[in-house]
Amino acid sequence: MRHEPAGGQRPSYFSFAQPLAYRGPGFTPTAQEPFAYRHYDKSRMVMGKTMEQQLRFAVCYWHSFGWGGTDPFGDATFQRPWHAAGDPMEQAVAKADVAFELFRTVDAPFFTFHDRDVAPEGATLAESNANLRRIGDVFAKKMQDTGIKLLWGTANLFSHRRYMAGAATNPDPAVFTYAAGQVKSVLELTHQLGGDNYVLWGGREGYETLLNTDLKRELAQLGRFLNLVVEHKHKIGFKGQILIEPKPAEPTKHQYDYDVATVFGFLREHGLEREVKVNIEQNHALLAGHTFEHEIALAHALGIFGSLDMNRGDEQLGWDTDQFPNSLPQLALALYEVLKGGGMGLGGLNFDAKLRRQSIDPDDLVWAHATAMDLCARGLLVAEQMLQDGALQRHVQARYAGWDEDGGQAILRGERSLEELASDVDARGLDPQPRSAQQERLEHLVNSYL
Ligand code: XUL
Ligand code: CO
Repeated sequence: MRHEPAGGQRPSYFSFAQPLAYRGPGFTPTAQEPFAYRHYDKSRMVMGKTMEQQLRFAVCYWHSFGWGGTDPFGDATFQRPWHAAGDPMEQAVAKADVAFELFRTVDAPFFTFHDRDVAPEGATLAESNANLRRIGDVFAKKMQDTGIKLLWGTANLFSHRRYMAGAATNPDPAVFTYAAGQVKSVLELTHQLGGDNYVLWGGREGYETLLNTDLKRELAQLGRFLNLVVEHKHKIGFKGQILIEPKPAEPTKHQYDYDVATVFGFLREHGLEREVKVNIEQNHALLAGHTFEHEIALAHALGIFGSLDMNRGDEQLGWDTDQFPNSLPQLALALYEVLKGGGMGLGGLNFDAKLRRQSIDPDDLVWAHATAMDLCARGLLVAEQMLQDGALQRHVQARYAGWDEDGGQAILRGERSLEELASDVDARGLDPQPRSAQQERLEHLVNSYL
């Protein structure tokens, strides 16, 4: 049943009451209330913060409102009203109305966008930027009315054909310049809207073949571009985080921001390891041959953990399927690493996830986000239990205990040469005995928390 608001307002796009309520684990669906949160109790305290503060959920604009449901073999399936012919700015406003309705319905406190998701491209960069500013004003008003905040903004430097050979890494400096103009505009809007982060995903910052590519030059260009962004951030007083989103490939065959480790090396090379952090996406981690939790743990260890893009891949398909997360063990292990590392900070859980193209009912957008949010909340509670119980951490501490003793500490402080260590073997009659790492026992332990 659609809700018809009083006062001649636009009818709701979704059939759910807004916002969706928390009813606890015992909730039973009814025809009137087919969904309620069983686990996402946003004011519940988890490790010293509310669930809302720990999880910082965000809905992304591009998959949920921009994408029409196309695939390489088929046309758009969703046929959203704002995708129909009409004045592009009016359609952009209609899209914003529905977007904010979804944020409110699922009770997500944040959203994320690319410039081209929210406002149409004009004939010139100045016209495109003016369109963006007009939608920025619409956002500012809606954000004030609803309390919904911006987790991050970003510039689309990969869809238009001018970017087919990259943006910052393009062989033509005019394209670099154009991209700089686009990023300046979105960074400033992100700042004005009070965004907590600005993201750079290098979609086409890579190459198709080395036969036509000067890899060394392209890396230097990318480093220069990132330095310009950081300089401008400080110039305008933006206090949020600048984040790079690693991905190994797709759309290009090889992307320079391959994974967390590669990005860290790149940041060090350009003196930016204290200025830029990472936005880690689950499906990108898988494509790089890692787990999500590996990338999170590494980013925390290197001091560059920034934020998360939530989705999942497909075990049979080797590309970025961007499905909504639905595996409790995966979420629990990822959120365990987040909590262990000190929490989300200014980052959040952004659903960079898209519906399957047969999910054409408007309400499928609500189901997808709300069920994923509820599962993340459940994953957070499992992660909290894993930490509070402490059995896993005790095992790891015991495993490395030798390094906390004097001998181990002296090695780490650089007080032992290779010669001294070699003679130590004889002097102390060392004969180290292997100990079990107990993986199966620990895996059983994790399952007992689920
Ligand atoms: C693409 C991807 C992007 C970034 C933002 O795989 O994840 O949507 O999150 O540009
Ligand atoms: Co992403």
